[in-house]
Amino acid sequence: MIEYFVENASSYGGEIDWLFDLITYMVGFWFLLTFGAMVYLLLKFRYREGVPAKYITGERHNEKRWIHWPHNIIIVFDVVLIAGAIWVWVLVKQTMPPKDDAIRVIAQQWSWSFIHSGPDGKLDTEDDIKTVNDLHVEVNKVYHFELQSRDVIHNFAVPAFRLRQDMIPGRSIAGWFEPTLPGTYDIQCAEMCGHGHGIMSAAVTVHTPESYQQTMAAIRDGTYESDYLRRLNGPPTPIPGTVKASDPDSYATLLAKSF
Ligand SMILES: [Cu+2]
Repeated sequence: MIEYFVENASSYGGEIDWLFDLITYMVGFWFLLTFGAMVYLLLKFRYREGVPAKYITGERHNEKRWIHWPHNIIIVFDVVLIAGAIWVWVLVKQTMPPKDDAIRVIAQQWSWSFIHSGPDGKLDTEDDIKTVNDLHVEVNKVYHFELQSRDVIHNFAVPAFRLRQDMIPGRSIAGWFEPTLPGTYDIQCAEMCGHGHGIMSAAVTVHTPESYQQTMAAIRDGTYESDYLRRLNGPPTPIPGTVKASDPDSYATLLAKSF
């Protein structure tokens, strides 16, 4: 269901969507059943002139069945959900498939720095390529990432990859993803990290091999201008309160454009 709102662009997104669907259908089934039963009973036993109310203690065996049976069935549903959640957790968090390339993501109040490994596929070497608020990856390659924070807890969230991971100061957190669909997708900090948290956004572009090579070459020789750089080099963002929200260059309009 989530794919109707945010398309899936990673190899494990399908499994995560499946888990969310499973939870939605199971919880939805009980929601409709219990509310349906409640509305039915409310109508069936509504107040009627001359009919006295009945006091039911729920202590007799045939009355307790109404609690025991749904309870037992819900436990079975829970076991299915937990098994599904463990399976997806092992696939996404416990398993690291062999890497094709590596990136490092560094968060700070309130921007993102990305370090691409460069042609040698290794971080912390001469050919590393650094960008701000602008990540580039190649389709169908397994990326191992390192997440670091310079100040407070941030969260690296890429909804299209179904990826979300806290970044904790003093720690380097490892993980992986494999993009499967070329396009540009949102990155948004998903941990309340201060008053600039809401505008701590960035973009990840999933390239075909050719466009990846071209973009990386352009970044290396300084001719690449990202959407973030275009905004940075453009006219300064007006201070909120000095412009009307309806102005085309207003802060609200610029903010809306950045997402
Ligand atoms: Cu944040």
